[in-house]
Amino acid sequence: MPEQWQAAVAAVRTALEPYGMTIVQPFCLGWYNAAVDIRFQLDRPRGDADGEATASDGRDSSRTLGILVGNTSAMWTPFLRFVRSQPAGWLAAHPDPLDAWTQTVAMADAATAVRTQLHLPHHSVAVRYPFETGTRMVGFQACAHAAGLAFLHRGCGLCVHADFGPWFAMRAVVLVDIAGPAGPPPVLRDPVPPSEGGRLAARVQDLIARPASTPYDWRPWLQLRDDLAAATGTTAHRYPDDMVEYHYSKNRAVIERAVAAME
Ligand code: B12
Repeated sequence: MPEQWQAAVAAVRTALEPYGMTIVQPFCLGWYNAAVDIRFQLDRPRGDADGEATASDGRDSSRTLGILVGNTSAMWTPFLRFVRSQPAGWLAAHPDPLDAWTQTVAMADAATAVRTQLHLPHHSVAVRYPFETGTRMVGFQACAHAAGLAFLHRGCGLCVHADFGPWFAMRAVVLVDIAGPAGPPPVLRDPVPPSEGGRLAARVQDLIARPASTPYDWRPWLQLRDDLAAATGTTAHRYPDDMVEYHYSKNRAVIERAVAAME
């Protein structure tokens, strides 16, 4: 008989599989909270007067379940299919179409799946996103590291996954008001060979020190990620070219072009 937290993880995994959000990593909030400044710490969800999930009531939340959701290149085609299925003007109406799809479609499904399959009240499940700021900001890289998903390579400023290398991103954290996995936080090994890691970190410092160009030139940052993938033997997981270009440029014309080129 799976534990309750395992059932929650399974519900999220099944709900998100059609969206190509195939990275689903459970953790206890305490593991993450121990790694970040108090401003970014997470609490168990609870309901406010409207039944909306809000910050905690102050009860200890260190064992509360968090589920970190991420994507690999597998997300791009389901996303493009969604955009193609939308009425004309949808793309133009959404400044960040990927975030909109993630929030209102994929994660809405995932949260509903957890609530219904575990018979939890609405306010027991809340979702946080990498694009949120202020009091809702979550340090997703610290989260990925603390959850045991991917090593945070501080020199490169990227988390590196054992299988996917740097070719993955975070989409959300689901907070569920039940107990998470027992035991201590996982310990990760740095997958980047030390000599390569040092060289790449020096390049990051060099890029940061360069005067900003107009328009912003993201290609040196992409080269860095490619080289980090080469150093970890994970180049096979590179995003498709359109996906790379959209992520770095946030240019919606790239999505339009990719949708038009679909079979
Ligand atoms: C702001 C931001 C940027 C800024 C960075 C400016 C700056 N230096 O502040 C800009 C616009 C330049 C940028 C660029 C990119 N970004 Co960015 N960015 C973010 C964002 C929104 C916030 C980052 C932040 O301010 N973190 C600060 C603190 C609060 O969080 P933190 O990073 O976890 O920091 C904590 C940890 O570092 C911890 N810590 C420090 N050391 C250690 C060590 C250990 C062992 C542990 C456990 C913790 C720890 O302490 C910190 C404070 O609590 C995050 C999303 C998010 N909400 O996390 C994405 C994010 C970091 N970006 C991401 C990506 C992919 C990129 C790009 C590659 C472009 C892109 N969007 O595809 C580029 C290039 C970066 C590169 N190095 O090559 C991904 C990283 C994925 C990964 N594999 O690591 C994130 C997580 C977004 C996502 N949806 O997945 N980004």
